[in-house]
This record gives sequence, C-alpha cells and structure tokens, in this order.
Amino acid sequence: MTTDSEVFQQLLDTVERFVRERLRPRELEVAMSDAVPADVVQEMRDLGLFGLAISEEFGGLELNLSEEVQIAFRLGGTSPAFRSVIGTNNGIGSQGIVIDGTSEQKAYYLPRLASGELIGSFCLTEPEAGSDAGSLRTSAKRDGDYFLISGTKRFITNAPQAGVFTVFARTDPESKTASGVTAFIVDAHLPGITLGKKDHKMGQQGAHTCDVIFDNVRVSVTAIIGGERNLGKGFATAMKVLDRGRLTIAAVCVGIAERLIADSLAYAMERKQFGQPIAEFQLVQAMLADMRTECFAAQCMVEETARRFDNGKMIATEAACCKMFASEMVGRVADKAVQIHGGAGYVADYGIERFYRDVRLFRIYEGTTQIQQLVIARNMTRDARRQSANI
Ligand code: COS
Repeated sequence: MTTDSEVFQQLLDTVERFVRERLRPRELEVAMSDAVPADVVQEMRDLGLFGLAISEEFGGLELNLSEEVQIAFRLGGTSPAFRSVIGTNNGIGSQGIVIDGTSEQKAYYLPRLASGELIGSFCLTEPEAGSDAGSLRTSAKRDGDYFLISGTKRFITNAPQAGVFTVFARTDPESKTASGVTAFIVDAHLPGITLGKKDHKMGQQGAHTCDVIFDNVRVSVTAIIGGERNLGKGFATAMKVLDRGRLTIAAVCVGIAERLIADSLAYAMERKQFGQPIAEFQLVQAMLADMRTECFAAQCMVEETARRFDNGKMIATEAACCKMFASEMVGRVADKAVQIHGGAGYVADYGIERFYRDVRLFRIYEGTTQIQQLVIARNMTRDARRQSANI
C-alpha cells in the first residue's frame, strides 16, 4: 500500500465519502443510544478499517504512519465514537503484538484483529496507577510454565467488546517501578476475568470504557508479548505503543478541528445579525482565523512527525509535542465553535456542544498534557546531556 498513491487516494476518497454519507447522519443516534450500530461496524469491517496498521501478510492494509494519519484526519470529520470502534485494533490494542510480538503471536492474533472479528484492548491504567503507569500493582505470579494474573485495570477503552487484552503486570514483586513489568496477551474469555459496569462519561457516547478485573487468571509463558526474553520488559512495549498512539490521537484532533471550523464558517456566513452575516464582523473573523491557524500548525506537526517515523526516526518527543498541541488546540477550537454559534452552540440541536464535550478527553487519555510536557522536557535534558558527553 505504501507506494501506490492512486490506490491510496481511492481509499481516502472512500473513507471521506463513508464519513460524509454514512457516519455523519447517524451522529445523534449514536449519542442518544450510546452505541455504534452493528451495521456501521460491519461496514467498517468491509472497508478494512480495523486493519489499517497491520501488514498485508496478516490481512491488514499495511499503511505507513503518514498514510494512517491521513485516514485519521478524515475519520475526525465525525463523532470520535465512530473512530473509537476501530481505534484500539489499529492502535494500542494491536500494536504491542505488531511491534514486539513473536511470529506465532502475530500469525494467531493479527488476522482476526485486522478483520475486526476480534477487538483488542490495552490494559495499562489502574485505580492507583494512571499517569504514573510504572507503579502499576497488577501482579503476574509464576507457577511453572504459567503465570497467575491478579489486579484491576481501569477506564479500559473497548473492554466491553474486547476478545483479547494486552495486559501489563508486575512479574518482579521486588520492583515498584517500570522495571519488572511484563506485557501479556490475554484472551478476554479466560476464567477469572470480569468486567465492571460501563463508565458513564462526559462525552464520546458510543465509545465504551470499563474496569477489567483479573482474579488469578492463568496464562501460559507463551502469552508474554515477544516471548520469555521479554520478561520484565513490558513497560518499554507500552511506551512504544503509546508513542504511535499519541500521534494518531493528534491526527484525530486535527480532523475534528477541521469539522468544527467548517461548521463554524458555514454558520457564520449564513447567520445574520445587525443586517449582515456575522462572518463579516472582524471579531468573528479573528476567531475563525485563529482556529484555521492553530489547526494548520497541528496538521503540519502531525504530518512531519509521521514522515520522520516512516524514515526510521524515534518520535517519542515529537509525538508528545503533537499530542499536547493538537489536543489543546482542538479544545480551543471547540470553545470558539460554541462561541461563534452562540445560543445554537450551547443547545444540543447543532451538535457543537457534543463535540465540545467529546474533545475534552483528548487532553487526558493516552497521556495527559502534563505527561506530554514531562516526556518532552525529560527527552530534551537527556539529549542535551548526551550531546555534552560526546563533546
Ligand atoms: N520508547 C521505548 N522505551 C521507552 C520509552 C519510549 N518512548 N519511554 C520510556 N521507555 C523505557 C525507558 O527506556 C525505560 O527502560 P530502561 O529502564 O530499560 O531504561 C523504561 O521504559 C521506563 O521509562 P521511564 O524511566 O521514563 O519510566 P517512568 O516510570 O519514569 O515513566 C512516564 C515515564 C511518566 C512518561 C510514563 O509513565 C507515562 O507515559 N505515563 C503516562 C501513561 C499513559 O499515557 N497512560 C494512559 C493510559 S493508556 S490509554
């Protein structure tokens, strides 16, 4: 897929049409019913949307990151609950296996994740371990060729639908930090796994999260992502998965900002006050111009970071910059969209207030803005120390 630009352009056109004709008309229905309809999920499967980032060998579309962010820009043109359906299979729910899995793990799980037959979820966060993910308490105690996993994971996206979990658990009971954490692939139907009730969220109705509780869940050593040589190395897997995930979230933020800008511009050109469209007023123009500028900046950041990744560069710092800037940007854009729409922005009919609530999550999940700041600054000081050591 990576070289055939004509085929890729067709895919982009198809996704754009799908968003415009099939998803946007059903935004309200999804918000009201708190569910993405089964026929829409099936259409997503038919379009191959569950396997964007999985190689063709395993039935995916094998997009590179530059291509994947273009898809995310377009999927951002509608309620984020739709993208969330495919979000974990393309991101945190599959990438642990894609990046660090053994060939057996890839062959077993990836085809079903790519087809959407199986939903993957990422179990890192716990009641007492959110931003400080390295302090997680879920334990995996060795029992011969098996491990017994016990602990509670919180706010797990797509857990109610999941068939497989990537679970981070402490295999070294002596360690209290990121070292001694191992990543496991765990079948969601194993005895000892229960789900909490669905979280009642501020926004993104139709996208579901809940607790996942593990009570002495028995898994083989072959469930360690990457095999036994990766015992105790699961935290690095989590961080690599999140680097990629953070860039994709940033791309979705750009897509949603584009949608809000388009809606705000259309409204401002049609809505008349003082005898003329409000788009003619300079104070409204200033808001529109700020929205366009910030969104363009985020788009450029995302595209450049994806390009660097595709050229084999480490992108931990840039992905954190993108996640922080784009998620804060879309928050400001959504706020201005409400302002431009005035009363119509505050009532539910226009959907603007829904986006305003939906986008609030982007500054929190897959690492808060404050965690992105910490990652960026830590990497800056680390690089500076390395540079001065070389001189
Ligand atoms: N790629 C590869 N490896 C990485 C990495 C990356 N981007 N970032 C860190 N690592 C490795 C480190 O090299 C280190 O390995 P060694 O011990 O072998 O050197 C290990 O992971 C631990 O890293 P670090 O010391 O930086 O861990 P900390 O506990 O200090 O935590 C933060 C770092 C705060 C950045 C991390 O806990 C984090 O990202 N928290 C937010 C979690 C999050 O996003 N949660 C959202 C839930 S998922 S939807």
